[in-house]
Amino acid sequence: MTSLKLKTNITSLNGEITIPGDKSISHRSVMFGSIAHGETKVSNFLPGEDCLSTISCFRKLGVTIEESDGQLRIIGKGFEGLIEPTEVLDVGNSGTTIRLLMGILAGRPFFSSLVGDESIGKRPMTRVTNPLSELGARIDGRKNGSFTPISIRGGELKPVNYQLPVASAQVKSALILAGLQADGQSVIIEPEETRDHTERMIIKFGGEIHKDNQQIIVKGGQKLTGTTIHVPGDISSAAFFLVAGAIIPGSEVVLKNVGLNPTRTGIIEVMQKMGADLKIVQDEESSFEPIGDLIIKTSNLKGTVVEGDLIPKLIDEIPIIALLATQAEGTTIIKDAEELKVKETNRIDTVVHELKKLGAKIEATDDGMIIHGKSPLNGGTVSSHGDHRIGMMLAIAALLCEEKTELDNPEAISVSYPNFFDHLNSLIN
Ligand code: SPQ
Repeated sequence: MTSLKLKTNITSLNGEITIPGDKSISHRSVMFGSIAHGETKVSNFLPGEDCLSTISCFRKLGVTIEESDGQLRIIGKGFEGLIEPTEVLDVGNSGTTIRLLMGILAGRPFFSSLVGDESIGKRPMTRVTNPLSELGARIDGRKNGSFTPISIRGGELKPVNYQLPVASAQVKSALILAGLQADGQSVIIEPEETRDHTERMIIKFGGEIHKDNQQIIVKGGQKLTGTTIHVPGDISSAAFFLVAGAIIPGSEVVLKNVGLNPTRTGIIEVMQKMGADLKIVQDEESSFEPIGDLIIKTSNLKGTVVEGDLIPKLIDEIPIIALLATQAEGTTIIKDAEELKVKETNRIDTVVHELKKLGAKIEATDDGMIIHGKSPLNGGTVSSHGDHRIGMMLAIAALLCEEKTELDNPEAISVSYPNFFDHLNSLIN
C-alpha cells in the first residue's frame, strides 16, 4: 500500500475542468450495447477501473468491444448472442457490474460464476439473488447466496412483480434487465425514486418502458437495437470540485459537461439550500441525459438537514457533503442514509473516523451523521480504506489543512476518477 503527500493550505482554486464520463452511464452503455442487436458507438466513456471490469466481463461473455481514447465500439448480438464464459467473471470493486450483470445472466441458459475484490466480498447480494431466484434463475453463493463468489445457472424467467425493500438503482436495474428476458410484463415498485439511467437506456436503444410515479412496467422479449451514446460527465465526480470551490477562499471553478439528470442532482439542491454561490448553465434539453456547466464560487454556508427521498439522489455524494458541512455555520444532520453502510466501505464509519482525525466535529448515528461547523482542519495521516469516494473527499479536505497531510491507499481513486489529481492540481494557483 502506498501513501501520498496531499496538497495543504491552499489559498484559492481557479480554472475550468471538463468532468470525465459518468460511471453509472458508462457501465450501462457497455451492457446495453452488448444485449442489443448491431453496432453501438460510445463516446466519453469513463476509463475508470470499475467500467473496465464491465468491459472485461462482457468480452468473456463473447461480445466484441473495441476501446480507444474514451471511444467504444460494441458489436451486440442480442441477449441470445452472449455465450457461456470459460473463465470466472471478475467484477473487481464494482457493485454496479455484479448486480446488473446478475440480472442479465439470470435469463441466459448457461452457467457462470462471479467474483470481486475484498470489498465486493462484504457487500450484500441477497437483495438481487433472492428476487432473481424467485423468477426462476438458479443462483448460489457464499453464506446461502449472500456474498461472492456467486454462481448462476440462468434460464427461462417468469415476469417480475416486485416491491423493492430498499431504494436501490442497482436492484431495480437488475430486475429490469431480467424482466426484459421474461415471458410477459413485469412490474417493479421502488420505495423512493432512484437514478433512472437504465430506463433511459432502454428508450435510447429503441425499447419501451413505462414509469408511473415509483412503478415501472417493462415488457419481456423486446428487441433492442445498437445506437450512439455520448456519456455526460459524472455529477458524482463533479461534486468533489463543487465542494472544493465552495470551501476554499478566493475560488471560482467552472465544471464543464456535467450530467444533470434530476435523479442525480441532490447535491445541487443541498448546496443551494446551504447558501452556495452555484450557477447552472444547462445545455439544450436532451431527451437522453441532460447536461450542463456548473460554476461555483467561494460561499458562506449554513448547516442543513439532508433526509428522506433526497437521499437516493445524492447517496454517493454524502462523504463530500459531510466535508462541506464541517465548513458551514451551525449543525448539519444527515439521516435516512443507512444504505451508506453497504457501499465500498461502511461510509458512515469511514467518513466520521477520517474527518475526526483531521479535527472535524462529527458524530455517527444509526442512519447518518451529525456535523457541527464551522471547524478548522489540522492535518495528519488519513486513509481511503480502499474506497474511491473517501480518498477524494480526504484530498479535498487536505486543501484546508494547516499541517502536513498524507493519504494512505490513494490508488482506490482510479475506480471512478483516474485523472482526479491532474484535475485538482490544474486548479491550484
Ligand atoms: O458500483 P458501486 O461500487 O456500487 O458504486 C457506487 C459508488 O460510490 O460509485 C456505490 F458504492 O455507486 C452506486 C450507487 O451508490 C452506483 C449505482 C448505479 O450505477 O446504479 C447505484 C447506487 O447504488 P445502489 O445500491 O443505491 O443502487
